[in-house]
Amino acid sequence: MKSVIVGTAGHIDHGKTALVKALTGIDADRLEEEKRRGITIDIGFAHLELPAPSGEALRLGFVDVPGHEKFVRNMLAGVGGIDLALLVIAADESIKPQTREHFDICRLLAVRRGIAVLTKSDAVDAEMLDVVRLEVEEFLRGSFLDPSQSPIVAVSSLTGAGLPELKQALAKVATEVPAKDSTALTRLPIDRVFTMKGFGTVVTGTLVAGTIRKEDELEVFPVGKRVRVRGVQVHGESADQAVAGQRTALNLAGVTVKDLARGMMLAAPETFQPTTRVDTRLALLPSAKPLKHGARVHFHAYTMETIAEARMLDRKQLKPGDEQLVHLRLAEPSLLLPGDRFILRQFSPVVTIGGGIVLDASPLPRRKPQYDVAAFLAKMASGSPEEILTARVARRETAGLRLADVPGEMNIRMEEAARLASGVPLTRCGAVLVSAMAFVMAQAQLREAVQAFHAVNPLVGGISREELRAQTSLPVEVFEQALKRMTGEKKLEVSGDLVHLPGRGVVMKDEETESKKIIEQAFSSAGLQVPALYNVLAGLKLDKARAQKIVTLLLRDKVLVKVSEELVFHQSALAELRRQLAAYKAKATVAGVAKIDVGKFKELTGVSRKYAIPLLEYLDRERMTRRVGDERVIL
Ligand SMILES: Nc1nc2c(ncn2[C@@H]2O[C@H](COP(=O)(O)OP(=O)(O)O)[C@@H](O)[C@H]2O)c(=O)[nH]1
Ligand SMILES: [Mg+2]
Repeated sequence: MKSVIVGTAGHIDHGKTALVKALTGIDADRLEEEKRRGITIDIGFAHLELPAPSGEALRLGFVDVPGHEKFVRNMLAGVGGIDLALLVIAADESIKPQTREHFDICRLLAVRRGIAVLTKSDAVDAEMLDVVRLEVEEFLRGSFLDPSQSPIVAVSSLTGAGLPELKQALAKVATEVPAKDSTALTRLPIDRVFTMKGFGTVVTGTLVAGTIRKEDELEVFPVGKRVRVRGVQVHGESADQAVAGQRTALNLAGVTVKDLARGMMLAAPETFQPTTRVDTRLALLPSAKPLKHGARVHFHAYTMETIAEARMLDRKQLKPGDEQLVHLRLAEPSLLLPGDRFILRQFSPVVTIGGGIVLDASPLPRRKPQYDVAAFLAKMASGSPEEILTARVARRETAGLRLADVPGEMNIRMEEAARLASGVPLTRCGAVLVSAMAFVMAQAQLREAVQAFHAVNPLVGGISREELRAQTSLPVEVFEQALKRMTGEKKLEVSGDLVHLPGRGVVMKDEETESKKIIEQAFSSAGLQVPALYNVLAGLKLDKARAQKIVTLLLRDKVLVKVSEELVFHQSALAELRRQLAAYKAKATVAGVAKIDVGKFKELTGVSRKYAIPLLEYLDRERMTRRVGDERVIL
C-alpha cells in the first residue's frame, strides 16, 4: 500500500484544521491551549485511507500546520517531510501573507505536487468564488501548483460541499506523486517526544526514508546515542514495521525523554556523521534583501533548526531572486545529506528569505590549493551516481576515500556503494578508493622520496618502509598498493625492511658479513673500554668505504651507538651501564636523592676520565642523569 504525506499550508483561520477534520474526522489541534484558543500552535496529525483511481488503497498521513506568522517555526518542523501540499485559501479572504510565505516554503523545499483548496465556499457567492479562483490561478501560474496540471477545488468544511471532489483529486495526485524510498537508508526526523504510561519513551515523526522494524537498532543524531525500537505504531495503530512515507511513532529503549528533542534525527546506525558545514545551492526569494557574505541566518531542515553563517562560494553577495553556491556553517551539528532541502529565515526580523538543497555535507577543509569546488558541486547537483562517486574519490587525491565512508557521504546502501565502486575506473587499495591519477601521484611521491633519501644517505641501502610512508603521508593501504605496483614494475626494490632504487640496495657479500661480525664483536666484548674505531676498521679485509658503510648500518640499526664524535659503544655495553647506575642509585639514595660525581663514576665503571665525561654527557642527554654543579643527580 502506498503511503503519502499530505501537508496543509496557508494563512491563519483559512480553515486548514477544519478541512483536515472534514476529510479525516480527526481534530489535529491536540493541545489544550489550541482547543481553548481555537488556533493551531504546533503541528498536528491525522490520517485517511482512500481508494486510488486504480482501486488500490492509498494511505494518507496529514500534517496540519499553524498558519499564524508567529508559529512559522513550527510549520517548518512539519513541512519537511511532506509529499504533497494542500494550499488552503479561504474564499472570503483570498491570498494573505502566510499564504505567500507557506507557498514560498513549499516551493523552496521542492514539494512536487499539491492541490489548491478554496475553503469556506459557503461564505461567498458564486461570483465572488470565481473572482478568487481567478486570483489564485494567477498566483499559482508557473509553480508546482500551476492550474494546468494541479486542480483548484472549492470546498466547505461546514456543509461538506466539494469534499468528494477534493478526495478524488487527492487520490489522483497522491497516486502520481513519487513514493518515498522504503529501501533507502533509514531516517526519521523527530517531531515529538513524550512518555506514555506503560511504554516509556515515545517519539514520532514522518519516516522520510527506509523502513523501521521492531527490535531495529537506530542512532540518534547529532548526539550519537544508540536506541532499540521496542514497538512501532503507524497512524496510531501497532505495526510490525513503518515504511517511508508514514507517520510513525516509536517506543524506544535505551533513552529517556530528557535525551531526546524535536530536531534530532533517528537514522541507520554506524553510517552517518553529523556535520556543521554544508555546501549548498541557495535560492533567495525576490522579496528578500540581498544576502551578504558572512550573514547570519536561521537554518531549518526537517524538524531541526539552528543558526548558520552564509559564506558565498562565488559572487560576494546573493541578489534577491537569484541562486548560487553557498557554504553554510551551522552553529550546531546535525545530520544532513546530499539532496536534503532547507529553508533560511532572516536573522531579525525573522522572515523566510530563501532555501535550497544540500549538495555536499562533507566538504573537505578549505585549504590551498583547493579542489575546484564549483565544478565539484556541479557534479554533485547533476552527475550520475558513478560520476558523483568518481568526483568524491578524486577530490581526496592520494588520501582516497574509504569504501566504508561512501554510504554516509552519498546516502546510499553499502551494496550500492560496492556496486558503483566496481563499475568505475578507480584504483582499489584494500579498503581505500583512489583515482587513477592519484595512484600515479602516489607512485611519483614514493619514487621522489626514495631518490631524495639516496641522495642524502649514499652509504645506506635504502629507506625503511615506515619512514617512507611517514614522509609521503599516504594511507597504509595506498602506500602498500603503490609500492607493490612499483616493485612489480621494477621501479623500486625492497630488501628486508628497506626500499631502494633498483641496484642501490645493500648487498652483503661474504666478506662484508664477516666484517660486520668482527666489528660487532670487537665492540660488544670491549664493554665500555671501547677500541678506537679506526683500529677496528684497519684490521678488516675491506676497503675503507665499505667498512664505513657497515658501521653506518650498525649505527642505523642501533647495534652501535655514537656517544661522541670519537666514541662508539655497543648497545649492550650501554644497557649494562644503565643497570649499574640503577643499582648504584638504589644504594646511594639519601633523602630521596642519589648523586654521583666523575670520580665515583670512574670507580663504578672502571673507565678513564676521557671516557667518563662523554658517557656522563650521554646519560644527561638520555635523561638518566642531570648535572648539578660538579655532580649528577641520578634520575
Ligand atoms: N463558514 C465556514 N467556516 C469555516 C470553514 N472552515 C473553517 N471555518 C471556520 O474558520 C475558522 C478557522 O478555521 P481553522 O480550521 O481553525 O483555520 P486554520 O487556522 O486555517 O486551521 C473556524 O472558526 C472554523 O469554524 C468553512 O468551510 N466554512
Ligand atoms: Mg489550524
